[in-house]
Amino acid sequence: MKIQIINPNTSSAMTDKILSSADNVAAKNTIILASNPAGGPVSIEGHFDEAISTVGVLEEVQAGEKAGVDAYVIACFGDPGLFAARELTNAPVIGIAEAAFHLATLISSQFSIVTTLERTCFIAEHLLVTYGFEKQCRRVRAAQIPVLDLVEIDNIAYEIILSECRSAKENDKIGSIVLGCGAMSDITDKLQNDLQIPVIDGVTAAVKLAESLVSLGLGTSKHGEFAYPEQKQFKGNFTDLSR
Ligand code: 5HY
Repeated sequence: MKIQIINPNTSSAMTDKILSSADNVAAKNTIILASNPAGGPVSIEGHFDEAISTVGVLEEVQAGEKAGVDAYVIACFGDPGLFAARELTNAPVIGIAEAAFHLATLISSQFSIVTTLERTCFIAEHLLVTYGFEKQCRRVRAAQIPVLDLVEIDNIAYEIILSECRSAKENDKIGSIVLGCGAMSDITDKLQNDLQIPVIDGVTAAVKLAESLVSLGLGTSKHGEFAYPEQKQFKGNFTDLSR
């Protein structure tokens, strides 16, 4: 099967890292394709960045539809464009935040999130409510590290994240920790080993959920909310989106 991972930001080094983490967990018969929009913010750290990145995510899904993709992963922790992307395809589309929340609650009753900047905590909190996980998430914590500083995680950044995770383990009454950035995918195993508590990365979680859904013959329902968009004309820069 073909799974396309869309990194909604335009940092190709981050896309490469996400691809490598996905390849590490993918089944033998899974082909992982990774892409990012050509235009938009280099990192997504707020609502404005998210709004701009969403169009690029949808364009990547449209291209994937022509390429016969079986499932999509949106690899940014705010899951930008997730519901709109689901309208465009009957393949499964999975956001890394929702994937991580689901897995966390299968192996523990309560979790905390450790993410990047304080301002992105609000986005995670909105998602917890939208997806119905607010009762299981004890706390959303910020390591106060910008996304692009995580493309290559040095010892200092690692220690800051580890220390925030340790505080979560000791103080939050949790059973697992969710990492709140696609760029943290390569430190998951090390954190889990250092902390001795399950640590969940959304990229790998989403890939395994996508594989499960495709294997079971399950795709995005076209009955109800995620029905294909109404046919209509789009004007100006968006003429190509006319259906
Ligand atoms: C992410 N931003 O996973 C989020 C992380 C965050 O560009 N990729 C980004 O800070 O919300």
